[in-house]
Amino acid sequence: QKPGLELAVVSVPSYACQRHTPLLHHNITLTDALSILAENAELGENEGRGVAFRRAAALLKSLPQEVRGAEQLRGLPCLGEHSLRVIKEVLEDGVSLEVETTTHSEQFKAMKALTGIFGVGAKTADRWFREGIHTPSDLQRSGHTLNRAQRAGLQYYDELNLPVTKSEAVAIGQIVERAVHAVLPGAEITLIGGFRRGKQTGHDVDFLITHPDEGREEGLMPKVVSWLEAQGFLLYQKTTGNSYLESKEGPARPASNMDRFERCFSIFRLNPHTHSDSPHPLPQTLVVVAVRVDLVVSPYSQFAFALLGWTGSKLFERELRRWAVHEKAMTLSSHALYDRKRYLRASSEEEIFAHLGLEYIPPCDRNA
Ligand code: DGT
Ligand code: MG
Repeated sequence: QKPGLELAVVSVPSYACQRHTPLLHHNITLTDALSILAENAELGENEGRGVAFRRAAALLKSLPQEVRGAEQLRGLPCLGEHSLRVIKEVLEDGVSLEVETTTHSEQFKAMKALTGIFGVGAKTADRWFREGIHTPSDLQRSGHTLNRAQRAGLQYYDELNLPVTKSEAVAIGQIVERAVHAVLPGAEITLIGGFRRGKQTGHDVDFLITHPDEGREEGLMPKVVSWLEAQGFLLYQKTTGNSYLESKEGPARPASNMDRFERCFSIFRLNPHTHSDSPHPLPQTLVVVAVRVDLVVSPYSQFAFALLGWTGSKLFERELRRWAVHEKAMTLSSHALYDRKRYLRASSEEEIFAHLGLEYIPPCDRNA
C-alpha cells in the first residue's frame, strides 16, 4: 500500500473554520496551481469561481500529508469538478495547461501588475488594460488623472511590492505604540492580519487599537496620525471616521461585509537603520522603505469581534460567516454576533467560537 492511500478515510469537515490549517502544509504545488486560477477569477471579477478554487486549495492545505494520487481524494469535500481536473493534471504531468496558459497570458500579467498599484482595483485595471496600458510605466506615460492613493501607489510601486518582513512589522509596531501612547495612555495595540497568524512576511502590516475605558478610543485616529506626521513617519494616509449603527441591544447587524470602524490606510516610511534584516542593503541615505500599514480602532466591547474579523485569512473569515448563517442562523461581523435578533456578547475569540458551536481554532491554524 502506498503511504497515505487512506487519506479520504480521515473525515475532513467541509467548512474551513472547522479545520486546522497551518501555514506550512504538504501540498504546495497543488495549492499554488489552484491559487493562480483563483486569482485570475478574482481579477476577472468572477467571485464565485474564485471562492471555489480558494476552498479547494484550503482543503488541501488542511490535509495531514501529501496527496500523491487522485484516488486519495475520494470522499473529500470542497473539491469541485474544475479543481479536481486541475489537481489530477498536476499530479500526473507536474503542471496544468490551464495554469500555465493563465500565468503567461498578457491579460493576467497586466492585471496583476496594475492591481499591484496601491489604490487600483480590478475594475480600473481592466479599463486601463483595454486601453493598452499593461504596466505601471505605461500608466505613468498615459497621462491619466490619478487619485491621491494611486499617485502614492505609483510613486512607491517597487517598495510596496517587496514583501514586508516580520522585523519590519515589529519595528512599525513600536512606532505605532509610541504614537498611540503619546495621545492616549493605556490604549492597547494588537498586531493582526497575516503576522498574527504566524506569517514571516506580508503585503502590509495591520494593527487593531482599543482602550479598556469604552469611549476613550473615540476620535483617536486623527491624533495618532498628527503625531506620526509630525515625526515624519507617513508618506501617505487616508483616515475614515467610524460609522457605527447602534441598535437597542448592541452594535447593529451588518448590512454588508464592510465594517464601520475608524480606520487609517497608510504608507509608512521606515528608517532602514531601525531594524536588523532589512532587504534593502542600498545606500541608506537614498533608500525609502515604504510599507503599507492599516490601523483600525475598535471600542472595547467589540474588540473580540474585531480581532477575529481582522486576523484572517480572508477565506477563513468568509467561511466563519457562511457557517454562522447556514449552520446556525446567526450573523457574524467584525462588530458583533447575532442569534436572530439577540446580540451575543463576547470578550474573547474563544467565546465567539463557542457561541458558534465551533472548536476553537488558534490564529496559527487559520491559514486557510
Ligand atoms: P497579507 O497582508 O497579504 O500578508 O495577508 P493578510 O491576511 O494580513 O491580509 P490583509 O492584510 O488583506 O487583511 C487581513 C485580514 O483583515 C483579512 O483576513 C480580512 C480582514 N480585512 C481586510 N480588510 C478588511 C475590511 O475592509 N473589512 C473587514 N471587515 N475586514 C478586512
Ligand atoms: Mg495584512
